[in-house]
Amino acid sequence: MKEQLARMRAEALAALEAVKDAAALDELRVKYLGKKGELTAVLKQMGRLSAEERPAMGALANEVRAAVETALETASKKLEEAALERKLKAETVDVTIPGKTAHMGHRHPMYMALDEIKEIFVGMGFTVLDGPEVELAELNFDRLNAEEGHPSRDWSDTFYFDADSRVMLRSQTSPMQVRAMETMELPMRIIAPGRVYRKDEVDATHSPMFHQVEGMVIDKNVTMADLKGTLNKLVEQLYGPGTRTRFRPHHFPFTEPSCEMDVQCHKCGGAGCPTCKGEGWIELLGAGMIHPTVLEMSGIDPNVWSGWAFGIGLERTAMRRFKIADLRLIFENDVRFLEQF
Ligand code: 2NL
Repeated sequence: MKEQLARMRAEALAALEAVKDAAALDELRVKYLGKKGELTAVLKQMGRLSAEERPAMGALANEVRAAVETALETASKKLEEAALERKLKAETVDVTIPGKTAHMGHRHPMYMALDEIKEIFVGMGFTVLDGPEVELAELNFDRLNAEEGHPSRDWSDTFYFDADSRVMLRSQTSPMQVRAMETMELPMRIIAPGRVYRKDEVDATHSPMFHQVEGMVIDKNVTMADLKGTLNKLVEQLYGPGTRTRFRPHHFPFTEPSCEMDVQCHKCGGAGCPTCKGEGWIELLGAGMIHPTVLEMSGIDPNVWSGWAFGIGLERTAMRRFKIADLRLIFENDVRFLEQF
């Protein structure tokens, strides 16, 4: 029996030393230490021993069990370590493998035009405002002196959400300027860029959604000379120093007096060509001195404060800048078109 135990111990330790995987390890555990295992079989024969022999044999059996258990433990640890090693090796990243080229996009030409205008005004101390596209007709029209019955309020021109024409898609970004007049401290210099909506049929020069930048200055003693000086600076930075402009009288309900500003055609220098349709001048924006009634409605005393405002369409600016012939190209986002800028 003593030899039996010694052989078993030697066999078990050798087998555990050489074990290759977790399944084999489990098999060995069952084979030696299991209920129907070899050690149990030996212990069952203890009954045949004399009372003197029994304690020594019992001690030896326990020693063998402990040795096999320790060996099992060691083998199990070794297997785990080997598995971790394999996993780490499989997961290493080869940083020397050439990477896949990432295709970088770029800003949309219309946003390039917007960013350029934004930067020019920010450089002159203007704050950029953002606001909702769903607006109250009260802010979009009433507060801008476009009263009930004004043609721009017509259902054929404006997208309304309700039968009483109270909620609408803004047709200009002026409602943000109205909010600014009501909430910001004076004096103020702000621009308000964003999407605006009008019920226009789509063609080469019209879209029911387009982008606009509006801006305004309110301070003491602001005059038309400030308007002209600032907008001339804008044009010089957009089209180069010395670019000539002209101001023509116009009408807007929210400004008085109102004007439109043209730039001398950059293509022909004013002689007349297809770009300017023979005019020598290209219309750029609308502007004017903020109507005293508009100031008053937003709680600003027109006897103390005065201001000027302007509005410029971004798509048309981008079309001129990048020589884009059809407005629809700007919205279709065909990559073959966008890649050209
Ligand atoms: C254009 C010209 C313009 C304004 C917009 C404005 C805003 C307030 C008060 C007074 Cl809150 N004016 N905006 C002024 C003049 C012209 O836009 O051609 N728009 C399509």
